Amino acid sequence: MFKLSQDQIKHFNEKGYLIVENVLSDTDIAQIRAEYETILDREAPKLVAQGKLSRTYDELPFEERYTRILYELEDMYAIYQHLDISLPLLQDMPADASLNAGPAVFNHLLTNPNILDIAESIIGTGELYSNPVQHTRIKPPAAALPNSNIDSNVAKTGWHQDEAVLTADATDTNMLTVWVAMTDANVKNGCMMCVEGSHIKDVTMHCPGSHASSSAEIFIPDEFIDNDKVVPLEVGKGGLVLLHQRTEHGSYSNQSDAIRWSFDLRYHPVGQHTGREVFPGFVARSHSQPETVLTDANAWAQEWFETRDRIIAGEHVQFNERWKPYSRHELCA
Ligand SMILES: O=C(O)CCC(=O)C(=O)O
Repeated sequence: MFKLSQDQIKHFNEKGYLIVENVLSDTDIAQIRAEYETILDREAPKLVAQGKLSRTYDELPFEERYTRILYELEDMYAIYQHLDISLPLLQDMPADASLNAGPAVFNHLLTNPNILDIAESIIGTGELYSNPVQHTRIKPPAAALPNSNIDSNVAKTGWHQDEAVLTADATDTNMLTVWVAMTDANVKNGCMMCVEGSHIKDVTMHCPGSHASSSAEIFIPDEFIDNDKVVPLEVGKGGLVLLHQRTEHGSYSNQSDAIRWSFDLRYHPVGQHTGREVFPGFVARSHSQPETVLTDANAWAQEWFETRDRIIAGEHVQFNERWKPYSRHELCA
């Protein structure tokens, strides 16, 4: 059992964040990385055949290969959508919408026993639901990005609280964000930062983002951020950053010459509203009803693809629109 100490739990409760080093094993990281290499092996030739990419760059290691591919593509989603662990937040779901719902992310990440132990320590229950608000962020050097009109999946993340990303009916959900470092994360390569102690506030006003591909790209105006309390959330490869759902956070931009790779996952007690009901979550741990725990990676993938097909077939979906009325607010311009 990967147990947090009372001091670590106290730190999280008082400051709204906690850094936990050395949670993923080398095997976990290697398996996830191998899954991502396979995706580039599968998708790069298709992009070349479609005339979107000049060549597959298959002689390069994953990190450089992804950067070169991204730099060349007119639409980053042509590759990114295959790497994210969520479908895009679009009512108008493209017919070829995709995600990575592969076994390595299910077995080594979402259901990783060390991660679940830590989530159990903070949330205070062994009845844990894996919330479907989850993303892959592989951020190349900012200098290697083709333009600045690009979102937080590959570039700097604006200030926000994770609760504000959920639909308003999840206000009572006790959600923990678990941010997993696949590479070392530091100020130079664009680690996260947060406003210490901001979790005790209510949900702050957020501005709706302008990026068409994601209705989750909301941000808190800089004027509301207490810069004196900003702390960088540096962590080593395989470590975690835990965030309270109301902790204001964002990221630096990647000024290094290598990628910064992370996943962000979320857990809350079973039975609470996910705030993104249209996407599939699952019971990740249950001491009281172990038979309800999802252990089959294929079944998980199947749920995502069935969801995609229902949306494509016209099912009405409700994503978070609660900040739209602020689009004309003077601080959102
Ligand atoms: O990785 C990042 O840059 C941002 C992640 C984030 O904002 C989150 O997990 O809520």
